[in-house]
Amino acid sequence: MIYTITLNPAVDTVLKVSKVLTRGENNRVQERTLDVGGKGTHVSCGLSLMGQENICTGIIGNNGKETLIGLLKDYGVEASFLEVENESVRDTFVVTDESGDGSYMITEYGFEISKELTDLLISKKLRDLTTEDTVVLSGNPSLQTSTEVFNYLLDYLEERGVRLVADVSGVYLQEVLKREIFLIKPNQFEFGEIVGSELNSLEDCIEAYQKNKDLLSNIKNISVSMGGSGSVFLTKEEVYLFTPPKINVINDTGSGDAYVSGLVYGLHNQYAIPKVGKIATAIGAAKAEEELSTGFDIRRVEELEHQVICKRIGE
Ligand code: TA6
Repeated sequence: MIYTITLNPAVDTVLKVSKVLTRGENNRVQERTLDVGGKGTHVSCGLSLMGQENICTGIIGNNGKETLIGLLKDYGVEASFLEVENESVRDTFVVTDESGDGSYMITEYGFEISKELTDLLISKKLRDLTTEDTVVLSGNPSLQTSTEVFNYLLDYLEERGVRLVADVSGVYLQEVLKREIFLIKPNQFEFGEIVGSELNSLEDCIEAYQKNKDLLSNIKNISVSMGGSGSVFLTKEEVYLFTPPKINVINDTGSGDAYVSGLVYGLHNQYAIPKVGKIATAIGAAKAEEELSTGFDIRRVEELEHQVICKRIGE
């Protein structure tokens, strides 16, 4: 089974502004839509849209939970969160305009995750995990959450021997890197922090990987993304570069999460890496063509998949 864990989910309010968003002017909102926020939640939506069974769990505040759980249902996801009294689901504001340059994202912090809450999450939602399971830990916990608490969860996942997919950043990524990991998906800046150098291109990422193979030896698969410029997929044996087709970007919020859902879907179904990367790239691109921050058109994914260019490096 594939589990997604979101420690700090959100409800996205997507504000569509007419014309191009301009400072000092009245930017009128044409449309206001609520959508699924958070990160593992988006991975679950992507998997469900691809017909892939999964369990969407994590920790959610009681206030506002119905909205998020209802929105998830619209994408075919039955959520099973640990619910916390006297806490609220945070709000994220996503602003899109007619510039074609992508969206703005404004997020709230969310509430602190304690060791007690982590214990409850483990005992109530994660107790059946086995070595057969894939766990996608996507999105950081709220900023106030200590790395000790985060490590406590990682210890449990490690003890269960699950295939761990982590899409986290900053200090939480540093902690994840000390473990055996199935897949990480840093962007080029996060990957630059891992290897300690500035990376300005996908070629730089490949070079940095080759130089730091020892440092990264406990990570089975690494996908480094550079938005519209594409991504690289790095394993000990193979290196691939994926170039996405040109698309009309409407809302790129959630595209990275959609891309992760494609990677997880492809790897779970044991597709060869070229197919995994093409599907993930197509899903990320199809998502960016949508107005909301979640979801994509499956037929469009199929069309775009054929337009993704995959190049094996070193052949
Ligand atoms: O990646 C998009 C998104 O998941 C939004 O839906 C939004 O709610 C936000 O990211 C949350 O990001 P954060 O880094 O604060 O967890």
